[in-house]
Amino acid sequence: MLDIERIRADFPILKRQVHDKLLVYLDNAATSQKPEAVLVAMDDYYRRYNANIHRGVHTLAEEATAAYEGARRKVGRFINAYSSREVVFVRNTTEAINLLAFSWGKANVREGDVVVLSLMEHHSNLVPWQLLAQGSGARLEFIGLDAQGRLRLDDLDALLSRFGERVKLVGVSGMSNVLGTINPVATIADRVHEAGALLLVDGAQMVPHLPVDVRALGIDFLAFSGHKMLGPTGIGVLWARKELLQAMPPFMGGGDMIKSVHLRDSEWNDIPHKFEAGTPNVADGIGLGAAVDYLEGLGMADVHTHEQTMAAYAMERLASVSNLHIYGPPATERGGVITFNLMQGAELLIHPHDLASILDREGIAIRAGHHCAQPLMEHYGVPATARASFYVYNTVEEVDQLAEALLKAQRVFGVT
Ligand code: C6P
Repeated sequence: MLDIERIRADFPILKRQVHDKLLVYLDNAATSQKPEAVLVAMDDYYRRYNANIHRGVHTLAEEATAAYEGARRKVGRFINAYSSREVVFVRNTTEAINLLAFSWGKANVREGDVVVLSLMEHHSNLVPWQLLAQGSGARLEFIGLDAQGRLRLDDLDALLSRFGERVKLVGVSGMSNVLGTINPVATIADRVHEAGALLLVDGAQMVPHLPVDVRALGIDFLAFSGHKMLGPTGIGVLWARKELLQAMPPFMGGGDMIKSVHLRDSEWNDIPHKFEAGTPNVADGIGLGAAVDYLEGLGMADVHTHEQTMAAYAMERLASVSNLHIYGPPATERGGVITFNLMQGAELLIHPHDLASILDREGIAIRAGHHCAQPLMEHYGVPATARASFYVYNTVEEVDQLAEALLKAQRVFGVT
């Protein structure tokens, strides 16, 4: 079990006041807060051994290279990669999926081929494939949702049997940033592989919140962001099996990604460096390594249990707020994400943006909007939703505060 009070003491920002109230931070699916250990690791790099990496032979360069490559090894271990050489550092999930679509996609997806995605995808796992489809003449198909906001695996089966070997890739979110739904990745992987296709998992919400073992889950490509898992912004990961990465052409050219360069051609460096052109984000890579250490110290199984407890408590507690509609599956099938609207029939009683503004006056940070999942909003027939999302430092008392603030908002708008 997580010791929440001890954890909270590690996060300096949780001591700040917003509108004269102690901050209640419930926007963790957008980005997480950072523990002291991560801040110190990055500060230490800049103060003590700031240098460019892989190039210099001086002490600082060697120390910086060791710390950055050490972070890569930590990340590899965290997801049980076969080798840390399979961990490609990028800026974020978005860049990871773009790298995949532009490199692997351009080399492997032809006119008439099919990429299968789902209705719950974030724009990051839709738009890069739209760009690929527009350029290649490939076709995009989609797995729909059941009434509880789960993927309809029958749709996947139907698409795999209809298009057969033309399906080159299935790309699904490990956990929805809107519905909180935890998708059955291992089951999906089996079906995808049986059909001869590859599986991309958008792990932006999964890797920070669930134990992830890429081998056990049968994932081929995994994308995630450091900033959602207690690490800094500007660093993320594309993981893929070694042989897949080795066969992929580079995405960007420049320094560090080459073995030798001639005026008219060049020889590529080994993975992962082939995909990391130019001076990398050294400080943030080191920060991500410290975040992984912190999460491992807590234990990912306990992190997940805490968030399921929070989700279950929030679903029960918010049921006392009249006209509050929660999207997505039961608490047992979701992570710590609760997306809701105050509605009467199909009509919004309070726009989620207004709701978020009122909650902000109470010191409570939630997100309102389409959450970069506009097709999902269309599916539910709403322009936007409100979302509270939890992490390791959130308490059930904060959920109580959220419920009280929602009741207050109803009184302000006269919709009780
Ligand atoms: N979702 C949210 O508030 P980046 O921006 O590249 O770090 O992550 C993109 C992304 C991809 N997939 C999923 C499932 C995500 O949730 C996100 C980021 C944030 O829901 C910002 S829109």
